[in-house]
Amino acid sequence: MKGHKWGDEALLLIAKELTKVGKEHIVARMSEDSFVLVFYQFEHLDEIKTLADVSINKVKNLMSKQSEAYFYSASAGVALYPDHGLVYGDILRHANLALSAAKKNGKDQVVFYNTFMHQSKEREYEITNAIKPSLQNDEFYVVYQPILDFKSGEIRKLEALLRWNHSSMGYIPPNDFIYLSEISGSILELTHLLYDKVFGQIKTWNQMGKYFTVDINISPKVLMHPTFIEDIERYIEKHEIDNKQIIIEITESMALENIDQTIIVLKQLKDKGFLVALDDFGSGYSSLTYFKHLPVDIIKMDKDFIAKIDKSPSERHFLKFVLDLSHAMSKKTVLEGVETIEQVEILKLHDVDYVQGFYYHKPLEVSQLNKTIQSK
Ligand code: G
Ligand code: MN
Repeated sequence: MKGHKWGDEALLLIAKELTKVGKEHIVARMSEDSFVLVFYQFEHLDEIKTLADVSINKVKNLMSKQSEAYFYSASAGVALYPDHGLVYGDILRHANLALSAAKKNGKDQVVFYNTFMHQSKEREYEITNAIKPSLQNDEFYVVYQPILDFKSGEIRKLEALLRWNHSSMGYIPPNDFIYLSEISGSILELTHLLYDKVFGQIKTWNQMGKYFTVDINISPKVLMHPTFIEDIERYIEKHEIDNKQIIIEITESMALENIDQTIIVLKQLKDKGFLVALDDFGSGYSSLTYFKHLPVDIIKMDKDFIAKIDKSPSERHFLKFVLDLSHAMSKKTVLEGVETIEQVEILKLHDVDYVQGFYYHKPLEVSQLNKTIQSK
């Protein structure tokens, strides 16, 4: 690490470089490592783009001269008067949104503000703020997707999936609200709501003589929470169900964040009789390290992988490899996202344990699911 003094000197040098970019402009430092440049006169947008490119290149060149061993990136967000705002505050806020977009896109670039950016940020705020009131108003509900025993076709397992129908915004997909609930912290309350609804439903099914094991998706924020196990057990006791009926699904990317701590929590879960599944395996940077070290009972192969299974022989080799390895290590497999008869035909050539996907059943509300299982 370089010290504070070095950092201060570097910032001074950057400021000096930035004053050389245009002829008549203002340079101000906004926060730690961000600067605002105000340009007054230009005829074409190209000129501004060039000035912004020159600025970030000057900063990068300067930093690499200061020290060869460090990696630097510089990004810029641009907002224009009067198109993107009439007052300084609006223009600055919009330039900042554009800057976040530049950083999100992979850094080292110039991004101009556009209203879509604004709308997507506004929607994020709207969704984040709506989660708590919707928890109060009971606007979240759970659907259950059957997981079938591949050979017998029986439905023994279900995946519980949280859904949200907001009173004024309408249906909001989980992909749009789960990550926001993780950022804002309400994921914990959402997960407790899920426990309450799912475990209560399992109890009802138990009383009907229908014994299911149910998968629930757990976010890393929740898994790493100090009272995670206590909390889940409290809901189990409330609804008088068996720990063995619950399968905790975690994803690889989350194990990747903190593998040692993840292993500790998973072992505690298993000691208490819960089952654990590794979700979305085969997507992203699947690693045999997780396969070997994570104490999981079930491997769920990702739907993007199944989507290619009837198109490429290498995917089929990979399928065989994962099935063989799983079985050799006494793990079961679930193939997710099965959508077509062609995929099913290929699966028949392999030693598949469980399947899940639109070909068999979409996620169902309880009443529909009850009809489905009654007719079996
Ligand atoms: O990441 P995870 O495996 O938990 O994702 C579950 C999601 O996948 C659910 O929202 C469910 O609606 C969706 N899903 C389930 N079966 C299929 C399928 O056959 N095809 C596609 N595209 N999505 C599916
Ligand atoms: Mn899942």
